[in-house]
Amino acid sequence: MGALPYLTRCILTRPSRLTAVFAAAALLLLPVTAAYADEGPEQIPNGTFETSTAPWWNTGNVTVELEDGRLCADIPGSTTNPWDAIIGLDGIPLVAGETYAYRFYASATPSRVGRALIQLPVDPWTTFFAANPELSVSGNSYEFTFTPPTSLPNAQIAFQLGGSATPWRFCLDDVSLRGGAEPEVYEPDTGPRVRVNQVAYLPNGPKNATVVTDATEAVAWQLKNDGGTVVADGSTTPRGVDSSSGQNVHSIDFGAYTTAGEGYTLTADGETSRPFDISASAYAQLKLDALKFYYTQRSGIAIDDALRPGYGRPAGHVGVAPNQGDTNVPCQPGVCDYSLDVSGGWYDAGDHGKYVVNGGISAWQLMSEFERTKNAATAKTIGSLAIPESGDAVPDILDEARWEQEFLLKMQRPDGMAHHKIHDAAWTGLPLMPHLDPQPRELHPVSTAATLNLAATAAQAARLFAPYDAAFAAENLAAARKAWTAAKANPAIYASAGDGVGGGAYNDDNVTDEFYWAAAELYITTGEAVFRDAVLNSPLHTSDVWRERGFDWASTAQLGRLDLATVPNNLPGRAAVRASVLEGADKYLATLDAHPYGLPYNPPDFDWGSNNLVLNNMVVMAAAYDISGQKKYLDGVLEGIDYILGRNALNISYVTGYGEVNSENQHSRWYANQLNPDLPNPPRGTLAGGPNSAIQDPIAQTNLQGCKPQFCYIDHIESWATNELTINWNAPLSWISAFIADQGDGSVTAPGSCDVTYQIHGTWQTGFSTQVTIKNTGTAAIDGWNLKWSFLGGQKLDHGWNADYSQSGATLTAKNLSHNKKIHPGSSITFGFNGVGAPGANPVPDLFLLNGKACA
Ligand code: 9MR
Repeated sequence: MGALPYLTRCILTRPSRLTAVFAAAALLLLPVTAAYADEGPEQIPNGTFETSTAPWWNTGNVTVELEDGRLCADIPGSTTNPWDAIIGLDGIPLVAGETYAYRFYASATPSRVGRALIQLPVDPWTTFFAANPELSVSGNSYEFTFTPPTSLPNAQIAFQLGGSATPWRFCLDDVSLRGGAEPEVYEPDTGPRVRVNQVAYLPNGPKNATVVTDATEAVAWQLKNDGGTVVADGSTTPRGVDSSSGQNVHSIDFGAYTTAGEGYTLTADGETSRPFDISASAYAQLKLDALKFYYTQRSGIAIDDALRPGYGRPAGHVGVAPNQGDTNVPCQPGVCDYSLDVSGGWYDAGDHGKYVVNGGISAWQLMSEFERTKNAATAKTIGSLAIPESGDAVPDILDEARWEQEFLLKMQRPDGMAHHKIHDAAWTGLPLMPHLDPQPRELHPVSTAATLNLAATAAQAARLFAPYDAAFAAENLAAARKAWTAAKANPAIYASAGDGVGGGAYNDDNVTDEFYWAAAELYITTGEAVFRDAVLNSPLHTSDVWRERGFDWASTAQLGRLDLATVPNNLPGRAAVRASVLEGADKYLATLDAHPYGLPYNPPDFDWGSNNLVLNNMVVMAAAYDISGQKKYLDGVLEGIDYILGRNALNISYVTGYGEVNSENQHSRWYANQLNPDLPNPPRGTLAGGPNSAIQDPIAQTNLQGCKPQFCYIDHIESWATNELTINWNAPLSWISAFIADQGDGSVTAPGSCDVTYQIHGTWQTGFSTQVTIKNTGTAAIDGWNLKWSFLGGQKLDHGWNADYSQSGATLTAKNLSHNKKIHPGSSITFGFNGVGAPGANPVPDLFLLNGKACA
């Protein structure tokens, strides 16, 4: 943008030259058959609209769609000015003095005069070329030439189509602008060849880096503190050519250095890395920011600028014009004859769609992050997310998950089946604030996958919300049961791959994994035989579900397996379930160890949203650490995050606001700063989807052809295939950053010297009686103790004996009385309580923390 003031001045002071430019523009109604080869290179990235209209954009009042390989648009009536309805394309470079041939095909029904412009993309919108083509119903090809008087790196092609009293239809095809310089070959700026985690390593955690070099023998490295003093040195390990980047690389292990500090750098082969910290507290903020992301994704509520400075906005899709929903949304034509109130929930991603399958895994993972705080030895409370509900009696992370869960419940029909998704009738362009989306909203057909997502998350919500809101818990459990029954009766209703206009398809024609996941959640919550049998009889229960490509919205068996392993339950053979998580983690660890960038994911081609798959493989390693306490799994997670935060071929942190160079132009209709400087970038703590070998969008296709997997990424707002933000991708980021924040300096936490026996002696209609024994298995006396554990669901303490009790949510703390304060080595003390029962299972907890340390 630095050149623009000069440009503006230059144009405004030379009006006569501009007039000459217009005069040179000639309208030729010719068939476009000339040989273009000598006219110079094509500057329009997608002028043929074969499979997509991106990266073209439109004003929110225009509905754009693909029709027979053309871009067609419904232009509304009752507008005043030509610029009240626009279809445009940004970022076209123009070179001063070059002659360009500008061509397009267009039609209008009924016929109209349009306005074709090539101009400055911002105020004062200085025009470089203008024409008023007469558009006919049968369509014409237009051809012009013009010579820009000055260079512009980012001209805008615009079709201004407003000013008509009545609606009409515009179609566009074969847009071509030939001339000027060859478009620059995109070369990512990858900075220094020494690649590190640009945020922080934990003092006692692993510390690894990667150097891109031609050297085949080891080279020396030095670690310097922020004063430039060498504090450690060594030599690299040559790793050969890495297939994920095509680079010859060495790795550096500087884990022996453990002193905390800021501004370290690593030097090797004549290059110095970007700076980083060694810190035990660096992840505390990311743990919150990655979750705070969800509030600003909320639909159906105004975002309070006081809570998110710079991000306040009116409520989206609450039925206030120009929005058309989501309080009374009809189905797509022919799908159903009713309307539903499906307001609320989170917007899925950079679009305004809301999809049950993707909402399901996202809500699950936030609830799982909370549930971990009940069951994992190292887990700490999550803390305040600065949301409207902060300060109520419910943990903020559950309040945030509830915002989505309530939406998921609204998507259920009275017969139990859930609609797959609700979104705009047609794709909209960028930027477009949620409250300004004028598109009709439509419910899409029900699906078995959506219904099972609802069954799973509602069953999970039932146990987690029970201590705070018994009615909401009961509502969820009823919905989960109903969804399960409906899915059993309709086991093969699949969302169509072709249903991708105006929103993502999220098609999935294998739901055995969703059945397994839902059965697992229902079993954990209820303990009922029917769900236990569904788990045990699923072919997925004993199969290797740990695929290298990770778990995601379409591959959900892993969710069921993880919860069966980490949430207390009485499943027969549970030890094998827990062991299987370690087996999965071992696989990811082996991949990571073999990878010179420390990636626990390395298929020959990287998937859409690869960063979330990397993070979900780390979730499996983290769960293995929670289960086993084995250091190798903790180290695997700590090394895995390095890739996300900068130790990668592009030398970029994929999290907004973290790391010296980070992704900040994620595809979004409202964090569209790259398109409109008045809009913000995505909030701090937003994950970019990351490298995607299939590069489906035109920006990626223009810039990244032939890319090696790690290079298939561009931080451009229109690269929806490599650079979107989504609710399901930030979920593993938040889960993992919480896990890492919880690890202190990265040392393994030693278990306590204690053994707890927890016996439920009797259970009756409304309660249960429990006896607890703590044995001191150490060599020193325990002098004063508190024992902490969590109930699975809504169980409550009624009264106890031989200890001083308190309860917060599902978590109970028993403290010694004066007479049983001391537990001598080898001896035990016993206390007990009567609890008030709650519907569902009441298993023995997996975790007892004695004075903060886990007992056997
Ligand atoms: O994340 C989804 C990815 O797994 C699929 O391969 C892709 C194509 O179907 O769609 C992705 O999801 C997008 C969805 O369809 C629409 N909202 C934005 C999502 C992220 O790009």
